[in-house]
Amino acid sequence: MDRIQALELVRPHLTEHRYIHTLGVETAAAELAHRYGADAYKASIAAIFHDYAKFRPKEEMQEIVKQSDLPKDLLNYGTELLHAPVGALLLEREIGIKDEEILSAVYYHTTGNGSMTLLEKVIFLADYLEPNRQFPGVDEVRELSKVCLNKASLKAVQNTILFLMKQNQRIYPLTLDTYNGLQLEIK
Ligand code: DGI
Ligand code: FE
Ligand code: FE
Ligand code: FE
Repeated sequence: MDRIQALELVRPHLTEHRYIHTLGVETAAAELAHRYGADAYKASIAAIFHDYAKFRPKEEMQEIVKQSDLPKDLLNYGTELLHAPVGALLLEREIGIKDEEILSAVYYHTTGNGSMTLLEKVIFLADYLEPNRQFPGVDEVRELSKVCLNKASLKAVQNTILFLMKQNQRIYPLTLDTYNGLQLEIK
């Protein structure tokens, strides 16, 4: 599959706005992959498909969690979390993607995890800082991303946790694992 085929496959699943975001994530992922030595092809395909399940009805995603091997604790947190692991599962089922590195980059793109691979970090960070994103703190993360992948990823997850806490939202354990794992890697 080349990137044009991937874009054609994902397009019907996204809104115009989300498609533009997806193109921005691909651009940002390409830059990060080049800078930090990740596989350029895998970064591109993972970026294109990362929000594949974003617009599935939440009842459908909850049902998929219940009927698959996905962790059941996903059901006890914000429904925004579901599209990442459900997306990875559906990409395998519906699109036939088998590459575990691509699938895990999609799976963990929202939360991260405690020992992220290079490709997982690239997609996690690209999703956060892609050029169409505008929110407090994003420029600082963009600057850090030119210097240190771990420090930039840490600042991103830190900002996300602080944002969620201010909103009185629950923090998924993997999100906290990401924070702790990156703190350890930086030391
Ligand atoms: O899909 P995108 O909007 O491009 O970005 P994303 O996949 O990073 O999803 C961001 C959303 O996920 C945002 O609404 C915050 C939410 N989120 C991220 N981590 C957690 C979380 N929500 C909860 N409840 N707990 C988390 O740990
Ligand atoms: Fe997402
Ligand atoms: Fe994100
Ligand atoms: Fe996204």
